[in-house]
Amino acid sequence: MEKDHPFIPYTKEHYSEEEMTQRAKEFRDWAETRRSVRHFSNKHVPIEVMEELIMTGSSAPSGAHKQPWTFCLISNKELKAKLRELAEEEEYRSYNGRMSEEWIKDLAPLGTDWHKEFIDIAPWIVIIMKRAYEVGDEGKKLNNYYVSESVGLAAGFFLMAVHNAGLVALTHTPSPMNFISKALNRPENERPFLLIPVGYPADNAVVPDLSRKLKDSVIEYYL
Ligand code: IYR
Repeated sequence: MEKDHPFIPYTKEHYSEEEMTQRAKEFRDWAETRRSVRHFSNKHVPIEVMEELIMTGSSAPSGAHKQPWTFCLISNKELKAKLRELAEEEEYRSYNGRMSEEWIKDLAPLGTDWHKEFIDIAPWIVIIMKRAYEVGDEGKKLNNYYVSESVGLAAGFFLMAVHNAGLVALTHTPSPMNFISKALNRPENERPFLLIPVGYPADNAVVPDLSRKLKDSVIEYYL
């Protein structure tokens, strides 16, 4: 083994099959209580909490361990207002012509529209940027790998961390998203991936009465 790539031992707890089943079920039950929420409270959430949630996101696996993501952590009121305005401009155009009829129909049960007041209201906006490549010495482009897969995983880990902290989030995808790069002054190697408001749900928050796919629609068995 090469000296500059050391390996260290790794072990995990060992559970009986019964205990493992129980743990898997309990985790699933807890995970199933996560919902995307569109109605936020403006209640304060400490920055230390947000940093921990983000670092959990950043613990996700990534192509060649390049961790090709940047999490922009935003609480600045003027910037939030600007992002809302720009997102609503794009969303207005999407909902009024850019999206297909089928798409609009698919979204109907979610009750979404072009208004994005949650960007103002939520105490934190996290914008996950994917890093298409890195810039090395003398501007040399260095590769990242499986960037979308990696950043998607980081986003998933982040959302679970949010859920675990008793907070809620919304994976918002204003489209097109280039306005974000400009508003946040991000470098050319970064592309906006998701805009995620995080906070407490509003007292009167509601979520659509959705059900999730059952096992038979999700799993194809090859035993
Ligand atoms: N980007 C729009 C529309 C939208 C699209 C999908 I797919 C959703 O699951 C929800 C919304 C918006 O954020 O409103």
